[in-house]
Amino acid sequence: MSTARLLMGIALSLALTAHAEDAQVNVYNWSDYVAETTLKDFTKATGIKVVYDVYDANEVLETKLLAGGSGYDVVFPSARPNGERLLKAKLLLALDKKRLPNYANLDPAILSALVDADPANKHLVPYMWGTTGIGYNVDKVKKALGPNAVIDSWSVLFDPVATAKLKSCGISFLDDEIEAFAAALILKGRDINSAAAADIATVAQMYAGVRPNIKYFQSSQYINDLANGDLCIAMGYNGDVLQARDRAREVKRGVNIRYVIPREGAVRWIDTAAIPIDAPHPNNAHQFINYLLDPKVIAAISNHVSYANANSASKSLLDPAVRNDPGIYPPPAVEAKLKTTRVHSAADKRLRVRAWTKIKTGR
Ligand code: N2P
Repeated sequence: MSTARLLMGIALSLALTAHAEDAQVNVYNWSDYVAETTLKDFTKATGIKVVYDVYDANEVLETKLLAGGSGYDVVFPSARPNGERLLKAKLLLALDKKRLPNYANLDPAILSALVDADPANKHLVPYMWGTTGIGYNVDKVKKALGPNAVIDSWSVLFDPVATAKLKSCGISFLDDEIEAFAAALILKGRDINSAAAADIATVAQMYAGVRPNIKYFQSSQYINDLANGDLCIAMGYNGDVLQARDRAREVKRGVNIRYVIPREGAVRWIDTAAIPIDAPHPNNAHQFINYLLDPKVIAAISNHVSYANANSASKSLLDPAVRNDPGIYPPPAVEAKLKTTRVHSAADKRLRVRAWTKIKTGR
């Protein structure tokens, strides 16, 4: 972003804070990431209308914010690498914590885990956190791999023989270079953030071996496809897989979905709420974020989306089924195996993205 555009953004937000804002907030969030009545209830409580758009990949959000003038007031980047990169590019507004009285409800441990990405927690408000693992259809996987098959390792997704057997009932992967590299490199016991030529070559080779057996690379469709029995196994975000499980249970067609954190380990990510530097309604943005920090509001969201939130005060309000689900709050031994992604240099990022594009097209 040029200095001129930055100054323009600042001038614009100053001009806007001087005037009263329209009673509107433009929110850009991950799909399937709020409860059914969250937005309606916010409007009821504040009189502020919510214009709500969704995405299913950090890159989509980042591209829009880098271009400038997105029109969004509240966005939800994963802290690392996306939130960190956005704030380094000066694309996020420093929060006015005086306008976030509910901020005190946040878990201090999560806040301190974020300070390396966001010094003094100035820009990123932790929202939900979770893991990236494997979702599968218990009966279909047994049918394909045999009654004694155990799904507890990334190896099933990278085994040409197993994936050939699973192909007809459907295998999907996230369309996310960071996650895709992490899964392969965790299985190999290597650094998930590596951009070394040898590691990139290994990852490419691992995908080449199973590429013909993969139905699609996409990051949200697998929820419904798992729930409807149209997919056998998916690399996915824990809460999304658990939403698939819940949707399947509701329609009672005998589809039984399970989520597993592979024994080799998995990525743990923290998604955050942030305000773009050129947000047209920064005051309303603060109100919206403060609303999400209300223990009752965020507990209702966690109960609906099956993701752990960052709000200590909401713990006692969670459904016991959510609080006690090891796929949502992993036990310490599993937690110890979770890994953190980090920001790459532009050159390393380019190498990985180029490899990932080739992997997906199978060329
Ligand atoms: C919500 C997926 C968010 C998890 N559907 C990825 N950070």
